[in-house]
Amino acid sequence: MTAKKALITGITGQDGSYLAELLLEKGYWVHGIARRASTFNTERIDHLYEDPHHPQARLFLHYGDLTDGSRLANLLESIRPDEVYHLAAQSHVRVSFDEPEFTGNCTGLGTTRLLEAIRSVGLPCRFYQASSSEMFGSTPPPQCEETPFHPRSPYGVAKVYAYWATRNYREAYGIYAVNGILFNHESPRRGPTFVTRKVASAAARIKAGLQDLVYLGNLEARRDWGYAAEYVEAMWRMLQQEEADDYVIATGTSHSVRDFVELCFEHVGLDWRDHVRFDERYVRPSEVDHLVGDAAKAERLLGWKPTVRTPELARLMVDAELGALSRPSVPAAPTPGRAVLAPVS
Ligand code: NAP
Ligand code: G4F
Repeated sequence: MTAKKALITGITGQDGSYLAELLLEKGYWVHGIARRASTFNTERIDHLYEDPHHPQARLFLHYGDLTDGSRLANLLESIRPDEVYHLAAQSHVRVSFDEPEFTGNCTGLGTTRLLEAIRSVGLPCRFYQASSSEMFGSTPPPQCEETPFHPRSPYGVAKVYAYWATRNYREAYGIYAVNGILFNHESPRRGPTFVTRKVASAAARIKAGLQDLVYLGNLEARRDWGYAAEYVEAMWRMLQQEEADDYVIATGTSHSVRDFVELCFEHVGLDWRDHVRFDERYVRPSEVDHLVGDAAKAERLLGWKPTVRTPELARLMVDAELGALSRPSVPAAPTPGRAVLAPVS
């Protein structure tokens, strides 16, 4: 049987990197869309590098941006993937209050651009939309597929738009398009300004004597934090079903930001109260207070179940930070011979 071809938007992000690993392990040809930047942004996938001239190469990068619809259509036409995993987004909730228009354009309209490209090219591919528990916003937990949305940020609003665009293309045009409604998932590859990575990194650096304090916002918010490496398996399973449908992916447990801070500092033998200070710049104009997902449908129909819970996640993230601090630092500019992925363009 010929190997399947997947296209991943957001391949340079946390989830994109884990998904690319998973699909390569499964024997897929993997194509990824990356933004052109003046610095390299492929750090999370450099270890997957294969020289594209090599006959065995199965990972290919292409320049593209979610705000450029004609480029997306041209890429779909030339790659002709069997499966499209749409993970790219302006994904930071606090930033979305500062850049609401860009967030709407990228995180919301970006999905429509891709779906419309699939429709107009006439590709019989399957489509995964990275929907979010942020869509539930202020609706009380537990949240499942039937829970009404009440988003609390421009990011949440954009994701609700993209969720309905995905359902609409499924109903209107019969496209196999699914929403994975994923609750917070973290890892050592998490962006450094999300609270889990920020706290894990601070705990390790404070332990190593490299800093003394970390400034945070609201410690009372509660989140259902799972492990990203496990969540990408659920994305893949959603595209292997007979019928397209929407699924919540979560651990079913919740902890406060304060709990997470305590778990990280305890792990390095420190009292967090000595090192955490409040800074209101990290407080959001409207907050999501409490998220806990009910992933019973995913367990029943996809056979997916998480194994890593928040306390273990906190420990593994702090250990990764400590490990990184004890290794010699990677030079900022690539040295000759270091594999750095270059998009084909
Ligand atoms: P992430 O680490 O922030 O990665 C986002 C990716 O999108 C990066 O590859 C980024 O490229 C790319 N991107 C941003 N703007 C773009 C644009 N205009 N054009 C093309 N690419 C662009 O996010 P993540 O945590 O992996 O999350 C993946 C997806 O799941 C996102 O859609 C997020 O909103 C959603 N989600 C995440 C969670 C979670 O807890 N992680 C939960 C629910 C839903 P650069 O590397 O160049 O910045
Ligand atoms: O880590 P966060 O920025 O993640 P948030 O807002 O829950 O969003 C993440 O999860 C969503 C899924 O529900 C994704 F869709 C989204 O793309 C993203 O991946 O903040 C978590 C909580 C918030 O309540 C925030 O107010 O931590 C609180 N917090 C307190 N101090 C902080 C800080 N958040 C950040 N980023 N930085 C702080 O200093």
